[in-house]
Order: sequence, then structure tokens, then C-alpha cells
Amino acid sequence: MKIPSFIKVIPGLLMTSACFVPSFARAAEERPNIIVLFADDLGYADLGCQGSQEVKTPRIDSLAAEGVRCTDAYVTAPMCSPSRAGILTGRYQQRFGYEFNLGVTHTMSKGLDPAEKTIADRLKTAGYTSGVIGKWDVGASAPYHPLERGFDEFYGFLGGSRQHKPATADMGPFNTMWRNREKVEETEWSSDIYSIEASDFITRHKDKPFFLYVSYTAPHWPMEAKDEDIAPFAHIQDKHRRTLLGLMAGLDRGVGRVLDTLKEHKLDEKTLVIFLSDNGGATGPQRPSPDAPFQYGINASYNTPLRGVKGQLHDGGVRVPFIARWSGKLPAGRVSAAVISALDITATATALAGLPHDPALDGIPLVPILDGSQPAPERSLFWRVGGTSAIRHGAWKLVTQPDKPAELFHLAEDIGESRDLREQEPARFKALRDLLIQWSSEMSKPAWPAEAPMRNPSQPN
Ligand SMILES: [Ca+2]
Repeated sequence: MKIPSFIKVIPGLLMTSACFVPSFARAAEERPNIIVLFADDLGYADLGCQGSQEVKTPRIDSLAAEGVRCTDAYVTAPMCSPSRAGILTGRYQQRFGYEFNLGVTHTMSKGLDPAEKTIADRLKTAGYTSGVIGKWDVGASAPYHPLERGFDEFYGFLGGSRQHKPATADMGPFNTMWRNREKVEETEWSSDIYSIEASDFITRHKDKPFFLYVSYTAPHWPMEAKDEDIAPFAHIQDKHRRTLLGLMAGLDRGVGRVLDTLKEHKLDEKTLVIFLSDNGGATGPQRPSPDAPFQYGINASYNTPLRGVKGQLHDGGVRVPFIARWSGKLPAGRVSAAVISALDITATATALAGLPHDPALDGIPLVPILDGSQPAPERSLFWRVGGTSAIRHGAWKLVTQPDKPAELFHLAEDIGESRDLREQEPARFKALRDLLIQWSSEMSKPAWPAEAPMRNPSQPN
């Protein structure tokens, strides 16, 4: 494939490069803890630090004030389950057939390919203790259980979505809450209990390097939040939006609890904290009236100024808030426009742990980019969900859809993907399309078919 000179192919996604090889044999006391705080269906616009005047997230905003906020960060899929396969492995999930949600049909029979190493598998070899708290959603049967996938501790549920309030009845195989392999009695709302458990994990493991993946379910549907969290938003007329703001308040309180625990144990300078969402917001259509009934799967989040929503490959589906804080190591209050990916988290973590770079990883270590010691590479990121696909290369984005001609956008000048430049830039269009076709040809076929979206209310994800 001949690539025009204006396309610079930067190694690091499909191959490795010496400049990304980390230092080896890092001393134990130099290996930081790593915490990933993972929101669910959070809209790009729905944090104070992302510019919202409506959402109140002072604790999440504090991470941005004390760290680096990335404006051009992406996940690998516009929906929950494949996005998690990408973040947990640091590899494009299409490499191992994880193209679609598991859904009701496949959650008990399929999952994250056991041949794939997770970030916890990798960090274990560097002496880390790993915990996952909250939503798992990469397979609920025995071979896919978190404790079989490199994690030392698990508190949460195995499916893709469940109620936020504590359950009082049997929740079935997807939604039962577990501590490791034991059912637990529920007394707290989701963001509270996950944060309590996260704080407990930190306290118990504060003296040795740990990796903690806190997979919140807020602000994913269903729309239910504590009265006290909704009360400050009584002036918001739209019930759907008002409840979203309540869910965000609970999430922010939970993040604050985790941050307080780190400070209490003087771990701020020993811990890289990353906050991001698993996909874009599920905005939903305009509500016909402020008190309109909640709509299944919709959480009334905003992705402005991006185009698109959860489930789509325009940026509203895959470009997410992303904040990294590591006190004393990353600059405070920096805003970075580097094009980065959730794939980079594993490459970042293994580099910090002192592990040799694995060329099987698709991501790149982020710390040298976020601290400004290395320029952000002009790189390609790819997406594919069935008949839709996309590539971002530098400031350019190409989106293909089965029912219309492919579109080309210049995101730096057109963040809302509103002006198709295919006709004006035919050579660039072809070059990006060729890169996308090449990447797609290197991926596997889906290991299970797509389930009709939102087919069964018992298991949306
Ligand atoms: Ca999600």
C-alpha cells in the first residue's frame, strides 16, 4: 500500500518503536500505584472541567486541576462491553473477535478470550496486586471471571448493567453482587459502595504497588439516583436530565472518597489516577415533556460539541473525558490535545511497572506525552463495529457507514464533524481509507454476532 507523503505513519499502534520502550528493572519503591476510575456512558460535556455549567463534579474537576485533562482521548468502541475488552487488554478488541456487546445472548457463554492477557495479568508479573470493583461485563461464566483474569480481588457484578439502588431480591446471574465468589448483602447505592470498597482496597494495599480498576455504573441507565443527590437540581425541569445530574453527583462523591483515601495515606505522589468514560453519552431524543417517562437505555447526557452518541463512531460515541493525575510527576492544570486512547493505559501501566514493552500492545506509554517530555505522536486510531468503521489520523477523521458514502472531517477546524471534505481532499480521503482497510484486514471476524440493540431490558449494555 502506497501512502502519500502527508500521511506520517507513526509506529506504536501496529508495531513498536524504540522510543516507546520503557526503562527496565524499576525499583519497587519507584513503581506507582495505578487507579482507573471508569465512568459508564458519561457524556463528553458532562463534567464541570469539560465546561458544563449544569453538572456539579467538583471532585472529578479537582483531578483536572491537579493533573492533565486530555481533550482528544478515545475509547475503542462506542458501547460498554467491547470498550472494556480494549481497555483491559491494551489491544484492539477486534484482534480477538470482541466486536459487539455480549448482551443477553452471549454474557453466559462468551467473553474476553482467555488467551488474551489482561492489564492485571501483566502487572502481576511486576509484583502488583490488582482489584476490580463494579461492572465487569466481559463474560459472566467461569473462564471469564475476574479472578481467572489476573485480578486478585473482585467486588461487583458480572453483567453489563444493573440498578443503582441496593438490591433486596435475587438479581440473577448477571446482576448479583459478589465479593470474589461470595454473594454479598447490599446496603448502599452503586457509586457509594464501589467507592467504599475502593477505599478499603487502597487502605489494605497501601504499602505495596497496586492496580485498582473501579468500574462505576454511573451515569448509565437506569435513571435512579438518591433523593439527596437530585435535590440540588430541583430547578432542572427535564426529569431525565435532573436524574442524570443526581447520578453524576453520586459518582463525584464516590470519586472524592477515593481521592480522600489516597491523601489520607499520603499516596498522591505514589499513584497515577486516570479518570475516563467507557463510551459516549446515551443522549436520547428530545423529551416530549419535562415529566416524560424515562426511556430505556437513555441517560440524557450531553456530548456537545461532538456529533453523535453512544453506539456511533462519530466522536460523540467514542471521544471521552480523560484526566490523568500523578502529583509531582504530571503537571497540574495542563490541558493536552494529544490524540490518545484507552489502549494506552496498559502500555502506560506496564512501562511504569518496569516491564519490557510488548509489541503485541496497541497503545503507547502516556506519561512522557502528558508530562511534555515527548511530543505527541501523529498517530492513527481505528474503530470497527460491524458495517461501520472509522480512523482518526492527526486532525483528520474518516467515518464509513453501510448506508451512505464515507465522510472525511478535519476535527481541529470542525469538532462537530459537520463538513464532509471528501470531495475537497480526495487524496487524503483515499489514504485514510486505505489505512482503515489495511487495519481492518488485520483484525479477526467477530466471535459472536451483534445482538439487536436494547433487545432485552434485563441486560442492556
Ligand atoms: Ca457504557
